[in-house]
Amino acid sequence: MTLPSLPTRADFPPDFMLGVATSAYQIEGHGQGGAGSTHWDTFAATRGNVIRAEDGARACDHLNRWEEDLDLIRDLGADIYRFSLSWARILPEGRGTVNAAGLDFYDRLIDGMLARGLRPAATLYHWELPSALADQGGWVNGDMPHWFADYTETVMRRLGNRLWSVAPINEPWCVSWLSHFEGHHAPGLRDIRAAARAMHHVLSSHGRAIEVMRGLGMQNLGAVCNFEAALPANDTPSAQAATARYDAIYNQFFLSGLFHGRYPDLVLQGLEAHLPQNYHDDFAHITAPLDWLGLNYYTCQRLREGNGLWPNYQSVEGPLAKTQMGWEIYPEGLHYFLTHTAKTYTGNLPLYVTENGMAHADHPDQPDLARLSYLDAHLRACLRAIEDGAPLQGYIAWSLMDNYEWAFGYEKRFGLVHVDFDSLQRRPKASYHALANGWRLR
Ligand code: IFM
Repeated sequence: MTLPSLPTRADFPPDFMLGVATSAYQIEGHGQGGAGSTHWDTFAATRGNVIRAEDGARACDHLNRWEEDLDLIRDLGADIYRFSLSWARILPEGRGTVNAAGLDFYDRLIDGMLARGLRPAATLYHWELPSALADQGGWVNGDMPHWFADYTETVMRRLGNRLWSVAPINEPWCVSWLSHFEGHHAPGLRDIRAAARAMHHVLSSHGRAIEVMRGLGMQNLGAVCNFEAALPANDTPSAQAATARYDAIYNQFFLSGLFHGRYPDLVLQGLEAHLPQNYHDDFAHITAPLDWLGLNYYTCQRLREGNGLWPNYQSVEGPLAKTQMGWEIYPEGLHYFLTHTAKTYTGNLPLYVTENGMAHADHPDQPDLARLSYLDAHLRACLRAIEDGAPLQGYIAWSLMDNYEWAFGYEKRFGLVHVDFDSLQRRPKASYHALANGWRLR
């Protein structure tokens, strides 16, 4: 069958880079190799948090199948592999004794990438907090930035010289707001004070990690934030005000902290009373200069006024076609964030799309045409953003392969490669082949 053609490497500027992403807990098989317990394990083991109480104990068994997986990435024609390191695999108690098998695994993995001509783009934290630290309050505890800095140093003394890029923390909004205010992710809190502290400590931890890595002489350090286009559900002033509050919490809080050294007034209205005392002092390291910013983008949200309690918004269903997650497909949002972020926060700093993709109820014998059309529309949004002056230097698709989609377990398939979760067989989908057709051209 002839596949619809996507924008190819030749459509982008000459040194534009393409890649795929995964994360440790979602693919490795956390039950193996001496990794310590994490707050995701206990969150998943608690009734009602995760579909069928599934966890990452086996996942895609990448721990044992990593060579096959790296071959798939090489054969796709990717330049970059964005992966994450599991804190609990390296330091099972979060601090103290290193699990040598864990560090050895990442050592081999990175060498495997380099041997295949792939640039290793590491993330230090993609959501699996060691339980021993969660027991002490995790991200709510003001000691987190020090624990995170120590973890960073342990990892980077061994691996730092072979990494192409590093981002400390994937998606600060998910780590803090989604997990401590909305309770949808581990640790499942719904507490405004915990959320405020987690939001600030995530940024403070980011800054401390950057300091450690600069101290080791490392370069190409960045941050990865997620964004959702905030659209008013109707044209009433109250819907517009609700949309502005949503946008400030989701899309502006973290960028404003990182690049402007302050938090937006619309967020401080609700959170200032709950932030740590003297939180301003931490902006000195939170604003440590970066070499790039990564944007993760999937969808939009329609907002109207909520029940009166801050932040006083609620989401309503929108009219556009939706993915398997129920997320509306809105590529205009990606163009908006790429151009707006450069204008408002980052200037000429290189930008990367560090995640973009869709979940679809794929059948391994049928082409995933919906994903092809999603990728096509979002790659074209990137091209338009470049034409409009955004300093976009790369696009990384989420995800290499079907994996553990957190509270949704194994049901939602984001992969370019199909994974049979019984046999663990990998089968590239039509989207993989279509991308490869345009990415292998060099
Ligand atoms: O699977 C997640 C990933 O871990 C972080 N960004 C969004 C993806 C899709 O929900």
